[in-house]
Amino acid sequence: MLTPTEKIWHNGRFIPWEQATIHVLSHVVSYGSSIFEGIRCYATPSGPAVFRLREHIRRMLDSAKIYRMENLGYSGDELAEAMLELVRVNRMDSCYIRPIIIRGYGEMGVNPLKNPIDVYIACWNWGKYLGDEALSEGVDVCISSWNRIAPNTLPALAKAGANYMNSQLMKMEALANGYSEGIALDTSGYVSEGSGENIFVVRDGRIHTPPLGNSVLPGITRDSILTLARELDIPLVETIVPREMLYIADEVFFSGTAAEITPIRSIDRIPVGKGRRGPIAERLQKEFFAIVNGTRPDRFRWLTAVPVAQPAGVK
Ligand code: PPE
Repeated sequence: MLTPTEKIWHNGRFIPWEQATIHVLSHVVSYGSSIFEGIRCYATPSGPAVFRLREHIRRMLDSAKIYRMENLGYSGDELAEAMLELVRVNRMDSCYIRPIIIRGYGEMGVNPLKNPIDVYIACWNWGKYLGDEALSEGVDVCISSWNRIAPNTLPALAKAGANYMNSQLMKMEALANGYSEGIALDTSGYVSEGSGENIFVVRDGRIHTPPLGNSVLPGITRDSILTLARELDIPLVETIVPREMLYIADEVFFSGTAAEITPIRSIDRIPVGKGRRGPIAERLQKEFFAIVNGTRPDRFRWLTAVPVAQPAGVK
């Protein structure tokens, strides 16, 4: 269960966690008009640090632009500042940060343009997304009977709340059948992504991952894996992945802010490779966690330190 933290940021002010509520007739409730982000803040020897803050904010502003939310009222820098400040006021060492932008209360009807836009940022402690042993043991997943959102229906590059109705169908079906996650194919039948993760498939030492055109979210962790693989001299291609490639792969793993790098040990009850975490996933995990935990230099400048004290000049 969610353990509350003290404060939530709302339109420029910190409010008590319990007061971050909305009216049931807010536009978002009937029409799904929300966009959001998920960002992790890690504990490092020099204090809490947020992973790829700028990139997450950029994606959030991109999502807002796609949905014609032009008047947020806050710049990317102001939102970044608010997130760092939120972690600080809640005295978190590590946490998950969830900015949410919604179309609020005012008019009813599909047209959202007259409704106010509300910006919230919350944070809380979020443990291992797919279970405590997922990172070391791997997870058992299935191919979903649901396809990922089709091109030119809901934009997959936007991280919009509405996309997660599709994710929920995938997730509930997977759980009902005893799996911990589902992998969706796109509407052409090619591998797309998990309900909340991008996917990577290894065969003969080479990593394959679906390109952005296969209805995937442009994951920040995905992008980090592209960078790490290049750096570690592991061949990686962004290419269309047929379903059956999953069954004959040496390794398959998920990436995501919440899921981090999670190995997959079986798909539709067929063991992946040796049926446990493979060497490439393990190597990427080691590298990834060394950077985010601050035990290896932050050579890609992925971390933003959370200031320990209120900086001078901030109200
Ligand atoms: N695909 C989807 C559909 C997705 O939701 C996520 C993140 C990713 C890929 C990976 O993106 P990134 O986090 O930038 O590497 N899913 C977020 C929400 C999970 C949730 O259950 O809520 C997350 O991991 O924070």
